[in-house]
Amino acid sequence: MLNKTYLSKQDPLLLKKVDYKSSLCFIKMFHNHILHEYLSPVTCHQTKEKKLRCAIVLLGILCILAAIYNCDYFSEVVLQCPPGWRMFEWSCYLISNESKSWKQSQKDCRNRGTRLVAVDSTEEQAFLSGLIEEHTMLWIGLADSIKEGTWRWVSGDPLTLSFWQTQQPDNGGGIWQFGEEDCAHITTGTNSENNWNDLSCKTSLRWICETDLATK
Ligand SMILES: [Ca+2]
Ligand SMILES: [Ca+2]
Ligand SMILES: [Ca+2]
Repeated sequence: MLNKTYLSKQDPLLLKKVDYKSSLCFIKMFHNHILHEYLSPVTCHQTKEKKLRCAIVLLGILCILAAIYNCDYFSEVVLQCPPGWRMFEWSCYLISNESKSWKQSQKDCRNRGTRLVAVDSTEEQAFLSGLIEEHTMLWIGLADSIKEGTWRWVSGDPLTLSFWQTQQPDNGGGIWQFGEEDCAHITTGTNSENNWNDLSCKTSLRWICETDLATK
């Protein structure tokens, strides 16, 4: 990944000049060396075999030019998050300010062209757990509403890595006031190793949307 700090400290025009200068120098060296070593005193007007060698060398030069052009293109690509979103590794995250049911939270993320967050690694779990210092319950994109006990991410992927609190998920623990508990939340500001719980999907909580880093 690009070192954005490094780029930001450099004059982009200066960088371009240096790049082009070194590229041209390299092309000249390549051109002089190859033509001198392999074609001299042959010219491109001679035998079939020598014409073929000539064509291969020219093709090589074209390939190098294409590679240099592409490198220059990619050096200008900057990955970034939408304004107001937090970046971690290859994703961007938005914590809602308001509270809604799990379904309404999912709808909000979809309306933004994103999804409720899926926790894919221990590192991502630790990052999310520290997003808010205080104990705050936030919906994540995990539910067992299709089949009780079978937890799936909103993408449809099965749950393979989990961070449930002790004795959770309990589907309400049989206490009727809690009802069926088919949606999962994370609790920030707590031990990131076990801070998920299942709750009734109708509960109003804040939520986290996730989207991939986008190119500028
Ligand atoms: Ca994720
Ligand atoms: Ca359940
Ligand atoms: Ca529970």
